[in-house]
Amino acid sequence: MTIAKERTAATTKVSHPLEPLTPDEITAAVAIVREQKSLGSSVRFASVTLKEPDKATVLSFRPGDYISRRAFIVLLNNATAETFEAVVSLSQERVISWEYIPNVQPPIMLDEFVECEAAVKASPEFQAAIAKRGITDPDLVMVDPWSAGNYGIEDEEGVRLSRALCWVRANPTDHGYARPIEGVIPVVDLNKMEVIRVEDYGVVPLPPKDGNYTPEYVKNYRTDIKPLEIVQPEGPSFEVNDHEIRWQKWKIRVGFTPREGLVLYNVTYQDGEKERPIFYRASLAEMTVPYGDPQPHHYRKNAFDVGEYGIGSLANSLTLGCDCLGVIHYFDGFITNSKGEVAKIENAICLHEEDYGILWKHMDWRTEQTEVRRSRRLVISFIATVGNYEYGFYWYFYQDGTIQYEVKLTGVVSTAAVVPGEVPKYGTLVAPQLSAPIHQHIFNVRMDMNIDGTNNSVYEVDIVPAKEEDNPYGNAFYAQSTLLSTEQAAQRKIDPMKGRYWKIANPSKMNAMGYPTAYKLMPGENTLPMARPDASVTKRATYMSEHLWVTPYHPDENFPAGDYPNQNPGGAGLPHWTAGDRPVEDTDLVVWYTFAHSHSPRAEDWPVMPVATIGFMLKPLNFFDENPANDVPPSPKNHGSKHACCQ
Ligand SMILES: [Cu+2]
Repeated sequence: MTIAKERTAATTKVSHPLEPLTPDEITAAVAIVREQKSLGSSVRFASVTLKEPDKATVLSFRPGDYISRRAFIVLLNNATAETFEAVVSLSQERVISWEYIPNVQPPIMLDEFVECEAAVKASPEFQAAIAKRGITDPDLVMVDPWSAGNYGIEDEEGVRLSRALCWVRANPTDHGYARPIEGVIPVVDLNKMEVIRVEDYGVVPLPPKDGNYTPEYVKNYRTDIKPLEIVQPEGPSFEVNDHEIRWQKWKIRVGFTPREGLVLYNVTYQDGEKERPIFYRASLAEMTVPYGDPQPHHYRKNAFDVGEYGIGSLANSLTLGCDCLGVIHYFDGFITNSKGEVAKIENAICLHEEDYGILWKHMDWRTEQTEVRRSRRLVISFIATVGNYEYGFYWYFYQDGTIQYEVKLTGVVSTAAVVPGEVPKYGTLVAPQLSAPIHQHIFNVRMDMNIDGTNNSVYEVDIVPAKEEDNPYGNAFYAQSTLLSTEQAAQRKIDPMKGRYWKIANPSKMNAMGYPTAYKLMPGENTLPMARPDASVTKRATYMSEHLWVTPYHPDENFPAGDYPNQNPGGAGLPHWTAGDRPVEDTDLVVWYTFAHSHSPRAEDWPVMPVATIGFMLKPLNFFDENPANDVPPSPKNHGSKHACCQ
């Protein structure tokens, strides 16, 4: 394709300024930067995404308005080890900004995964290390290019590194994670794509037992499961227009980036005549998985799956009938490979509806009139595979105005081999001589709030007993609300004993009773990082240390561990921005919520782990004047099957 043709294609109209870049726009942006910056073959495209227009432009947009389209591109020159950020105007067909970003490493790209594995297998030093362990066929070896972190080691400074972890399959369809090649760490310079050293901490025998779970290995499936079908004879209740979804009273726009995966924009709820905003933008902004084993070949294991790998670029193509049930709308995700060629992730985002038990019920026991409503929720999700682990990320929207975020953790636990007879302190034996090390999964969701307008305030609410003088009978307790007026005052932790939640309110808008309209952020399972404050991973992911952070909106503050966490020495992102302790009262603000799952593995997590869930809720809090789901109609009687009873 010639550049002229590509440019013609790039003028394709989109319906909204937040529509993700189309494949034609991605192709055109890559061609424009290649040509105007004379880029050679040593330059990799780490990401090509929509440069989102100013918030004011988006919020004032009306259909038919002119839309200026820009692409934001991160590039890595392997030859010079330099990183650049470019902004390309697709409308003007030119590079409008080109910036060298010193001392950073873009995320490890999918092409690098493949090339790194090949480089390790070709290394004579690595072949010698595995031969010592009786492994003769490198084709059966699996090399996972783990990030290297930053431990202040001089000869690692400025080198684009992976410290790979390796396993070996017994045959090409065998579950390789059953057999870690313990103690062997090939260290790879990803710019030169060569092994710079192979660390060897001593031979540990391969664990003896297979861990296979696929149909060719599992015999005797249980036979007592009857069909259960989800039928939507009139189709789904949602409508989709490009990337905008309308479902009952909700309106939600979705986007997709290689770094964050699913992004939500402009979430609103129709309340009578008014379309009331709740979010401007929300996404998984970072996650960190620190491991707890201090052995020399394990202590550097921690993964920032958003900033170091790009969780969106690892999204699965979802398959009807397995990942989601019912009438489904899929959105494709368009990313690039490192050559800048468009890579399509077909069916990356799943949209569907689910029955969710009862929404509300009451029986008037005198008249025996019973009213019950079925709850239905809208589910928007994607699932990513990061090496051994799977993460499903789900946003749920309910009829009563509730929003829920849930992460489903599944896949395969990371494994290590131990010598026969050893019972590991920092892991659990999940098979003979096979340990699953203890670790945490720590997530941070960035929510650019827009409760009834851009200017919001955040309050901490604790349920507390009244003071002695106000409490003559000892029974008095109430909801105590405290304004979090600056960034440092707003660095908070959960307190389940006080039923603590955080209220995000619009101080200028009242409901019928005179309360400021608000949503409450309700923590679910949560804990704190186990790593010490001076540990490398804590410095690099300081966002982990607080559950709540609030910052004034700034278009360049998007990632809590900084824009480039890969090999970053620390201090970037939230700790850096909030050092100035800016005011966050009655202003355009961003709420960052951190939630952590400590995973001490179980035998039942092997060979593939049943789903564990963690997340949080956002519930309307005096946002409405009454239950907004009062108008959900009764379900038709006896629908579905002759045994069904819906009233
Ligand atoms: Cu885990």
